[in-house]
Amino acid sequence: MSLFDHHVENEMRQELLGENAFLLRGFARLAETELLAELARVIRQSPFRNMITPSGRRMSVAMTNCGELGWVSDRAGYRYASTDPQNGLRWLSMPPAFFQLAVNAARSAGFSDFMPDACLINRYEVGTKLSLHQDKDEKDFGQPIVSVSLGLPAVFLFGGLKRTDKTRRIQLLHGDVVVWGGASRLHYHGILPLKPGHHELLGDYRINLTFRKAG
Ligand code: MD3
Ligand code: FE
Repeated sequence: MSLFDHHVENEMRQELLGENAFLLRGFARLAETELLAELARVIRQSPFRNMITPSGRRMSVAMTNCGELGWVSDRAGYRYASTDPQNGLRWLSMPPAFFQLAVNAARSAGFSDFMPDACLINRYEVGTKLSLHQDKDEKDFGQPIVSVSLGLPAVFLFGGLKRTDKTRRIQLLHGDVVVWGGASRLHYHGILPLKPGHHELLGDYRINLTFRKAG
């Protein structure tokens, strides 16, 4: 048993979800303690909040960010901003443990020069959902997106390039990492309402870290 067996084992558990979408089961579990400690620092500076959509609805997912750029939404639209509109401060810089995890996951899926500058942090409670949408607020769709699931399990909906395309359901569990690149980058996706449950580290929540090269 070498120090690297864990990583090798994870690489072998890589599943192909579609063209250039890679599921790395449990890839984040080795780093979970550090990730949660850093998350606590991020939310001390920029607490979770329910943002308002351009149409005036309050999102059921609570969000915050770290990194050079953060995703925000209000009546004026969706965009990336270098400061938290709630406190006027810069988002906390991306913790090295976050950055390293995202870079390592991207590399193991074949994206060797991914340099994320934005980490959107989504918090789901029981009943929270994220409707089918595309991620189109970034500059370069050639860059992949890396997502890290922590806490309660969720059912992820993975569709096609059109909203009406048929969707697949994928169970995302604590520690799972998904790398979305190539064609899958612009596919519709969403999260079904979170089911009741309890996670030993995160209690009644699911947290998702989404790493992007936004600028
Ligand atoms: C597939 N977040 O923040 S992560 C989002 O679990 C978002 O919080 C979900 O969709 C969550 O925009 C899903 C998985 C994910 C993220 C981005 C994608 C899947 C994606 C972009 C393109 C295709
Ligand atoms: Fe998305």
